[in-house]
Amino acid sequence: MLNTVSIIGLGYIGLPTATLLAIRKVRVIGVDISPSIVDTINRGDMHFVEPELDILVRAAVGAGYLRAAMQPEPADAFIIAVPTPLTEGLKPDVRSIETAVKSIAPVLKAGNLVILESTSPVGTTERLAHWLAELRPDLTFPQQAGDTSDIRIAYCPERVMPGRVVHELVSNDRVIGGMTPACSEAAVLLYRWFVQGECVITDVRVAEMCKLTENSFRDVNIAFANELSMICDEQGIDVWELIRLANRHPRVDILKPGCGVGGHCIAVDPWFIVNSAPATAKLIAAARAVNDAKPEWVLQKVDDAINDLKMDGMTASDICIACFGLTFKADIDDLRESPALHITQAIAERHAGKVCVVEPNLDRLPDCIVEKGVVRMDLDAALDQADILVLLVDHAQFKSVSRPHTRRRRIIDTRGVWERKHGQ
Ligand code: SAJ
Repeated sequence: MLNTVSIIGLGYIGLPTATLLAIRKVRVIGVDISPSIVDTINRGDMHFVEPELDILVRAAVGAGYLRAAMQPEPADAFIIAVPTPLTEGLKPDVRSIETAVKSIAPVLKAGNLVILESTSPVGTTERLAHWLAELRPDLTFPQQAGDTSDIRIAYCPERVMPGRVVHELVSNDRVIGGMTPACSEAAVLLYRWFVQGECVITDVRVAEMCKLTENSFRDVNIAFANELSMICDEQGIDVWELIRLANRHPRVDILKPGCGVGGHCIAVDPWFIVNSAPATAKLIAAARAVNDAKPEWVLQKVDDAINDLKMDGMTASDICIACFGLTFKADIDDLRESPALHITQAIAERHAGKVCVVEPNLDRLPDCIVEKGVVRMDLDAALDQADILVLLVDHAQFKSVSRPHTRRRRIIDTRGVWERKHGQ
């Protein structure tokens, strides 16, 4: 029976999952270590932007099915959705998982299901089971008791796209890696409350690796596109035209080059694989290196443009540079690991003249660039006044304007938004 579910971690994944269960009338206790997140949710508000979710959070809290707390309480199932960042040495940091596991151990009871959703290095779910077994010797766990254990444990990765979370949580297929067949079945029953996609059962280690594989696949493919963009630049080839044509082949589907890879997933998860197989994961490591080097390549292009304008008689302090977009990808307000922010900050540090930013998705610019003298500008003013236009993020607002004129100024369009039409 599933009456109450506790979600540990009310972030980008935990809160939508909690909300979708709660609007289907499952009692949900969301647990977070941040008092302000707990207060915000208990007011029926949310602490980040995600389309459609705000209305659902308000409804779930208002109806009394979703409640946030700082400490775990007894429940029928626990879902752990806490961050797993990288350490300075590019190793997975699973301390938040360990803390979450230790926090639920005292309230666990026979019949409970524990699901790990956080992106994790292979073997983490087995470690989770060992931590729990050590803390609760009065209960049996799958590693000792198999399908007859008191506690069921599974790894079920989230795979939703920020900006489309509500839709994708419901419609995406779900990979369910139970420690035993009974664990998988229990997890499928939970996800069936809101998942309309298929719930596909596998073992725990395949499920863990599957999540890392999906994001590494994307990273490798973006690296291919980024590498192509740099090769094409050297050879005077329009990379956008090239990709469009190559993609007309029925078995070719090249992704889009950009100013680098950001966010908390694609730029992080491949390292989990590299870390576990450093001698073998050569391609995955190379892709990380290509993508991580792209911002520096863009900065070199900006330097080249400055030098070009100086050759035309301008002095550095007269040159106004406008950066279009700061977020880690289009049409969101998320700055995590954003290459666009990194590039803007570096331009501000290096450039003697004015640096401005057009960013329609943020209420205010982050302090790290404001304190470097970066100012905000609206789109029309920046298009009109800047001498160097650096398009970093393909926001819808930027796509809605035609390619700015280039007389006496330079355009560095890292996303192909203002690309020249063929023959121009
Ligand atoms: N990017 C490119 N070119 C592209 C696609 C993306 O440069 O063609 C860049 C983006 O601008 C951004 C970065 O890559 O800086 C990552 O963006 P993204 O849209 O590829 O991915 P995320 O991080 O928003 O979400 C990914 C998704 N994973 C896959 O598509 C395999 C999502 O489904 C996962 O749930 C999410 O990671 C996660 O939480 O792991």
